[in-house]
Amino acid sequence: MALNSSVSPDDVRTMFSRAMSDMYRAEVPQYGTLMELVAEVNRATLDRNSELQERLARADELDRLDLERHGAIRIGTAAELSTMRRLFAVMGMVPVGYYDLSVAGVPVHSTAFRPIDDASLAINPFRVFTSLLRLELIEDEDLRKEAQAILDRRQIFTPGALRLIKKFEDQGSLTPTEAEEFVSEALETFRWHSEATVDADVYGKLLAAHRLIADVVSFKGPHINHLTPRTLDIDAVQVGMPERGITAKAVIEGPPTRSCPILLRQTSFKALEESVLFMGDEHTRRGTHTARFGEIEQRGIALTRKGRALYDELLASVRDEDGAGSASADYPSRLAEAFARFPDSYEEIRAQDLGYFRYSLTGSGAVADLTGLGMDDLIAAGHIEAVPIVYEDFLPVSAAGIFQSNLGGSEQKSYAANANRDAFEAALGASVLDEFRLYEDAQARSIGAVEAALRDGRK
Ligand code: OOG
Ligand code: NI
Repeated sequence: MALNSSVSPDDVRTMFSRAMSDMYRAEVPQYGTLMELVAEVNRATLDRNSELQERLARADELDRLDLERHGAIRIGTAAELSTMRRLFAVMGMVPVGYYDLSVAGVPVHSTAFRPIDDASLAINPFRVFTSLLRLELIEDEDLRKEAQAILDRRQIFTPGALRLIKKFEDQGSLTPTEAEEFVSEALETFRWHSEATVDADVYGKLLAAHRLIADVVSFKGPHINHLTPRTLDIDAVQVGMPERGITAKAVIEGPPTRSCPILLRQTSFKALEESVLFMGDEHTRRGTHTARFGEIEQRGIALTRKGRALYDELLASVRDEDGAGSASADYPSRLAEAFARFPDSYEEIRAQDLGYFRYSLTGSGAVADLTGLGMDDLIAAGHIEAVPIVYEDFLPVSAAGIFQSNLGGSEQKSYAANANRDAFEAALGASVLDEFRLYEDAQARSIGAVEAALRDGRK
């Protein structure tokens, strides 16, 4: 290998997501069990559904399936968030979307770092849901100042990681040796530390303000709190979890079971109670903390703004009925009933402009004389195919449900709705990309390529 050769950000991302998965498997054994269950369910689903197998292969999604996972972290300060943005850039991941979770009683706002190019997504779509703590939502002024001071004292990145981020920014890439070093240095930031940086008393006060505040402020860094594999049949995984001794969340977040999956469905297993050592003397040092959990997701077609508005409306109609959110016993049946209004065939989703598709010429399209036919005719005649574009992002209501199920169940705080995207972007040091634009562009690029190929064919 030449000394000055460089590693692409896509490869650094794959190296990193593998290293992260190995680390989490060693730290949280149930994650390993879940990975095995998901691999089995995916294999069985593909075996009995050859149409799905073909569709995923055509959409370039089959190869990435085993690699596919997302993680989540919670960050304490603006400076940490902006350095995190630079760290993810080394792996070709940029901030997409703004999620305000304060409405759901969680004092954070968030974005997702992920790749955005078609080719990079096909290689490995690894994403990290990244939340920034909103200390301004702590009411007690003394506690707020104390939390801020604790956070200001910590450095969550290793000197090696900082040096290599700078090097990447200066050189535009990393050499193979640098990339390996970067991955192991960057991983340190996401590692779990059982030794808290505060004493039991301060931890108790933070916990009383909000369990999430204690999680962010009391430790050396933003430990990865879950890593989520993608399954092709989340209902089967939900049934399989208890059979393997894993306690699953009661209901699956997101849309109901459908033949054409839309957006994202997610379920999780409860956070582990882990031993921690607080600062202070021997008598008060021992304690526990719950933060890390497991989650599984099933991804479906990305919806247009129109499709998303319908999704939000139908979901809200079910959740608002009794204010019980997804907790009430008949929730799954009410959800299914409400979503009967959402078309469940790709033809209909396309016809009503509810979802995004990637268009390409089929073999017959490349040879036939297609002069004078419109897009819909060409699709109907089998010359062009429209493959659903997979949703690569997250859902705020689902994310809130996942947060809540891991906050000890009964915890319900309410904060006034106060989305503050400007403050988030100022902390991040960049704007977040609009996810709808990304899907629109991907669809438009595919249409452009088909039109160009047809023009060439006609010459
Ligand atoms: C993040 C929860 C949200 C998802 O998949 O929606 C999330 C967290 O608990 O930090 O990961
Ligand atoms: Ni998640």
